[in-house]
Amino acid sequence: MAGKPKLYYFNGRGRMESVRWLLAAADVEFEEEFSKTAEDLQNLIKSGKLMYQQVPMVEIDGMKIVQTRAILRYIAAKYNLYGKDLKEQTLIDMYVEGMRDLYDLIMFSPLTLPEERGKTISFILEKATGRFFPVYEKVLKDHGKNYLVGNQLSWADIHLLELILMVEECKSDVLLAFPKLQEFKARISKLPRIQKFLQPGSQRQPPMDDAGLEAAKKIFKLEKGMFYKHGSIILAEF
Ligand code: GTS
Repeated sequence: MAGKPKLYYFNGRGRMESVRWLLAAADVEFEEEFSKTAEDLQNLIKSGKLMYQQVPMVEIDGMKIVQTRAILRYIAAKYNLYGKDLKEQTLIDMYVEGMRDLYDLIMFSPLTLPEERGKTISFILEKATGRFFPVYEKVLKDHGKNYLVGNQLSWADIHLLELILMVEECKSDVLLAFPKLQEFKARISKLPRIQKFLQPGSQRQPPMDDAGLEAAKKIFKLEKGMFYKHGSIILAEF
C-alpha cells in the first residue's frame, strides 16, 4: 500500500492550506515537512526535489507534484471531487479559479504595508460581496441543490467553505446578505470529515500572525521589502 502523501511547505497556511483542506475532505491522512528556516528551504532545493525551487510540493503516488493548482487538481480527480465529466470539471474550474482570485488577495494581505492594511481589507470585502459571493449565492439559489456542481461534493464546495471562513476572519457578518451561502456553510461544515478538520488539533493552520509572517519573510527572503499593495499591484517593492 502506498504511504501517506507528504506535504512540503512552511508551517503556515499560504498556498498549501487548500491542499490540506482537500485531503481532509477526501479523508486522506498526510504527513508534513516544514521548512522552518531559509536554510531548510535551501537544503530542500539542493536535494533536487523541487522542480522550480519552490514550494508547495507534495509527494504522492511516486510523484513530486509542484504548482498548487496541479496538486489540487490531482487530488480532486483522484478522490472523486472533480465532477463526473468534462463539463462538470470545467464548471468546477471556473468556480475554483474565481475563488482563487479572492483567495490570493487574502493570502497576500499580511504582506500589505501597514498604512495600506485598512484599504486592503476593504478591497477584499468589496470583491467578496460585490463580485464573487453573489455568483455562488445565485448558483445555489437557481439549482436549489446542496452542492455547487452535479449535486455531489466537489473541490468547488471545499474551496468555497475555506474561502468563506477566511473572509469571515476579515468581517464576521460578511454573509449577512447571502442566505444560501449561510445555509451552504452550515451544511458543508457539518460533513463529518470537514467537522473533524475544523476541530482544534487538526492539521488546519491558523491565520498568519506576526511571528509567522516574520518567519515566512525570512524563509522566502522577503526581508528586502516586497510588499503587497491592496490588490491592484501584486508586489510593490520599495
Ligand atoms: N505558482 C507556484 C504555485 O502556485 O505553487 C508559486 C509557488 C511560490 O511562489 N512559492 C513560494 C516560493 O517557494 C512560497 S509561497 O509564496 O507559497 O509562500 N518561493 C521561493 C522562490 O524562490 O520563489
